[in-house]
Amino acid sequence: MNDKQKSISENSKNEQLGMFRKNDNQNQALTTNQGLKIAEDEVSLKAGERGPTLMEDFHFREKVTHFDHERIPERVVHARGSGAHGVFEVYESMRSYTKAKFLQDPNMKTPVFVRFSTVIGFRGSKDTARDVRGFATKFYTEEGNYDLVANNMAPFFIQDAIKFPDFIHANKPEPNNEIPQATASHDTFWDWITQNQESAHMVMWAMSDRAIPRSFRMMEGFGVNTFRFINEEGKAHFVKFHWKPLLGVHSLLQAEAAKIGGEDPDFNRRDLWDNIEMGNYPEFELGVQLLEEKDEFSFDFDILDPTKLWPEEDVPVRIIGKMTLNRNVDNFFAETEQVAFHPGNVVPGIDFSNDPLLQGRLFSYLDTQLIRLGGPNFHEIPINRPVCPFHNNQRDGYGRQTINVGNVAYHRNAMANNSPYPVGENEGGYVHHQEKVEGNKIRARSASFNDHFSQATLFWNSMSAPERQHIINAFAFEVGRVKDKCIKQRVTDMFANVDLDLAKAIAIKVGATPPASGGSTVTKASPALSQENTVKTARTRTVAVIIAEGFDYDQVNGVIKALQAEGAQAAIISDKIGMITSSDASQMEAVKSFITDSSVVFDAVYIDGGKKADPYFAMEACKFLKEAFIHFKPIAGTNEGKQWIEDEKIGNSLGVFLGSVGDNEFISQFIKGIAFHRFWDRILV
Ligand code: HDE
Repeated sequence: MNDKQKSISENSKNEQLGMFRKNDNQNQALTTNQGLKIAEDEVSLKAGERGPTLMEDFHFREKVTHFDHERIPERVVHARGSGAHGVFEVYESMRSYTKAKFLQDPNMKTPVFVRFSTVIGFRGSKDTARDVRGFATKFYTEEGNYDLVANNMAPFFIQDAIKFPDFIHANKPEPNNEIPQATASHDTFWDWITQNQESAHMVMWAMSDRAIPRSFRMMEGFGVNTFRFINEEGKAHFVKFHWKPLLGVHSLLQAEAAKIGGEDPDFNRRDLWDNIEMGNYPEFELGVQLLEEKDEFSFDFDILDPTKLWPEEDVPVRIIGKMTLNRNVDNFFAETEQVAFHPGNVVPGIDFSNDPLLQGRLFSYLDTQLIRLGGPNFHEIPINRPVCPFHNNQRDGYGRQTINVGNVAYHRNAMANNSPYPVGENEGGYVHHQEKVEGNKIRARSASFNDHFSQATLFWNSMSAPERQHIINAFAFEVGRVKDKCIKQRVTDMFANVDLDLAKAIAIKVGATPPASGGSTVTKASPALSQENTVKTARTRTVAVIIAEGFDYDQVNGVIKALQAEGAQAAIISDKIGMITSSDASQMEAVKSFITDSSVVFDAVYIDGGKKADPYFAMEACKFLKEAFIHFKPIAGTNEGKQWIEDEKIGNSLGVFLGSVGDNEFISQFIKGIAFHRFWDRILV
């Protein structure tokens, strides 16, 4: 690759989007879409001041007609999402495994666009729903767009794409009354689950902390399906893709997620946006699990079964590159809403496997864009355009932008020297891997897909005690809201195949009969699955700093500076928004109040208090800190704040840090506590 080619890749997408970006309203006269200057925009043309509006009012008609047609169908799944631009760099050449050009040269920067999403909720639903998260990445490579359309969970619910509409119908709001929104806590979902026991493994993930991420920046991504890498020599390896967040994998508590859903339904979206604006660019490393083709049958599960993961301890994840998200969108609709992903968007060096879920997906994504984006020309929408040139004989259709010139629109032709012409593999032509396949035409599934429970147990075995308790709490909530007692019993009986104690705990919580027998013989665990073993850091964590009139300026300022030095973010809270005056007449601005925000949207709380705090302030501050306390978060106090913490009799608890004036040691202990995140061993009083 020469330098010119490199620079094309580096900035090409931004430049291309720049050509379409329109911000020329400043100091401009208002016009119609035809460019006609408009003299009046607030009063329609009428026959007399109190008379009817006239058909002749073309400006009124154009304005309202455009408005009437502003909406496009939301995605049938993954309707609610948030997008960001960024860049991908490979750490080392992957030449021996794949010929994909964007995976060869560590000096090359490939532009990317990522869209994170929830799956089941409608476009306006809350971010913190218990749900799978989508994690779709479009790499704008010089060989065409490559889409890695991933989720934040490693397995999937079903083994064959033909079941997807049934599964989604059961999970979406029930069709008679469109209730409930963005949740699996209803009869049809659990009815379907118990009739489709291949879902057991994924249900365990969906009931785990992974389903309520603290941040999109703190989620893993999994390609789920098995793909192939193909190198220059045509040699294939099976590959599973992973994204690993540099901030580690972290979650909310169920109670927090429920409360945040009401207080700030845009919690994850806002967190992503704000952090990119602040320059805290989210970073994810790309990992691959690689398997030689000869090892296809070396496992006690089928490597083509999408309800299974490849345990990282058996097939290590090799970290091969890093993605940095460094720019927010300019326009949500134009970019995040109109971006169209498709697992079939591949480049030479990346190929498919016979995973039956993947094969179905290869049909569905292109198909869905045709209705959602209104025809076959959605590749011309700026966010979807490849950065490399594209040439073919496709023509016309709704919304066609390109003006193809000339009279030849067919292959083969002599009139245009047979252009555009197919090129061979050596010139970058995509040639499908020549896998030998044979078989009878048959609607059947391989017996190697039949074990539905071993990996569900593997997941359960890998969880820490708090993580297990959270899974039980999740079942208690989700199945507890099911009305039909038979369904509750069937859920209990189904999960007895995963673990008997789990099933008994579910039964007690949801009013079913605990199963007497069942359980699993699987003892294996995969430590990589537990979030307890993830990266822990105070970086980008949010800390509520509570002050009242008469607070200790030097003390509070010292804590804030120390937090900032570790990359944590402090937000000052009081009983009102505005300037708060300290005991030495200095001032700090409270940007939030007890009314606008509660402790659930913060990772930690520090209370200094204030000499002039009245009993009402003390009561609100204690409510705030007690909520953080029962959510196992780090808490720190000085001055009156320290006194209030002691009055609440939690001063000696784990993860509670009390400081005296001039004592800096407690600040560093508090910051270590923030990096630790949750003190699960805290005794709740
Ligand atoms: Fe999707 N999926 N999916 N899916 N999926 C869609 O495509 C589908 C599956 C995933 O931010 C749709 O453009 C089928 C697995 C993400 O725009 C649709 C099957 C994984 C997104 C579709 C699956 C995903 C989608 C809806 C089973 C993880 C959001 C809108 C066979 C690897 C992309 C659209 C975005 C979106 C079909 C299963 C991830 C209908 C048929 C497994 C992240 O085409």
